[in-house]
Amino acid sequence: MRQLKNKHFLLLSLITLIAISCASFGSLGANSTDGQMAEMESTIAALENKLNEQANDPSQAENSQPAAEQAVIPPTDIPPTAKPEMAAGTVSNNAKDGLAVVYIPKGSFTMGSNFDFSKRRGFCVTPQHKVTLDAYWINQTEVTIAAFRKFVQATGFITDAEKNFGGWIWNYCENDWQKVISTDSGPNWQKPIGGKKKLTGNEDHPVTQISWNDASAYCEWAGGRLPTEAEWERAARGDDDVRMYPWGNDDVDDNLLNFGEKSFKCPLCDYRMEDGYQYTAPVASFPDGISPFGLYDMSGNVYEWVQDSYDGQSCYPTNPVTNPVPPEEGEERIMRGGSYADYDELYWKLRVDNRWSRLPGSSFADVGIRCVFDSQP
Ligand SMILES: [Ca+2]
Ligand SMILES: [Ca+2]
Repeated sequence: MRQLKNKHFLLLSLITLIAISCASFGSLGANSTDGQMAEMESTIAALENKLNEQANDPSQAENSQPAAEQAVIPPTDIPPTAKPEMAAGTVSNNAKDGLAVVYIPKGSFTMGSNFDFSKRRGFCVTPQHKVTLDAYWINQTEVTIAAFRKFVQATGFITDAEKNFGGWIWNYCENDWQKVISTDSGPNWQKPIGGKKKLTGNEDHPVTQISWNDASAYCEWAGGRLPTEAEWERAARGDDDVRMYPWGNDDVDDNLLNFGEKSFKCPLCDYRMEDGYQYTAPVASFPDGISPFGLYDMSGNVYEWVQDSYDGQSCYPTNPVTNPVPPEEGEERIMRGGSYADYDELYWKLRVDNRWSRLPGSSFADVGIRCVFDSQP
């Protein structure tokens, strides 16, 4: 701005001087001398040179521009904005089967127990060890009968129980599981405890009478796979502590899960508690019992198959592991979380760190499916 004012001042001076010169020249007339004329011409020429110098000076020209008209040069040293990490527990929907899935980011948790509560039954759950897993998505609920029906309608799939004309149901007289084979009344996914008629109205209950083979086929159709044992346990336990149950360390209670209590009507059931369901409950019926990542029924309702086989004796490694590869050599496949048939002295089967297994072709009235996805389905 200062240079601009100087320029205007010089221009004004030149004009004024020319005017005075002209007036003086007129008044002097024939009396003016050649020397006076030459002096004035010299002064005018000097002013003109000064104006020309300023006009040809690029720094003067640039500085004289108004600030608002100056070019804005974009900064080049700012890194591109990083994509924000998706929050743990984010819920999405799998269009293939209509079931909700939950995001679990890459992270570490403590797997297993330091107390060998399950070894007396042939399962080693020790020692506690650190496991790091890549990110994955997992069904928020057990797979429902409605979702499994979509799979059957789309593929014509026939389950092992249907091929074998039956599966295992709870025998109240024997207080134990019993295999029932019958061409007309054998149990299968449409009539989980057998009988001649298919059940109706239970579309939001977890599908059961599902073998490991059936569960694997379903998850593949849905765009995923069965969870590894580590993925299942992390989804149930969370990353912050080594809790025994999805809700924490409080004992099982009838507002937290569907398990074996008064409704199950067994001789050893706790008749002081009543969750309201003799067999399966609609999925997500117990919001007070959700896991830290927001998953329903990780304890109770029905067992859930995982990928891993079990050889009947192996314990966990003592060192930290990353993305453990499920063993294949065991005869049976592991299932997790316990079911509506676990009562009183079997409460430990409802723990998130418990392991249990069955033959991969077997079908039970209290075993179902939960799938995992390596990317958002
Ligand atoms: Ca129950
Ligand atoms: Ca369950």
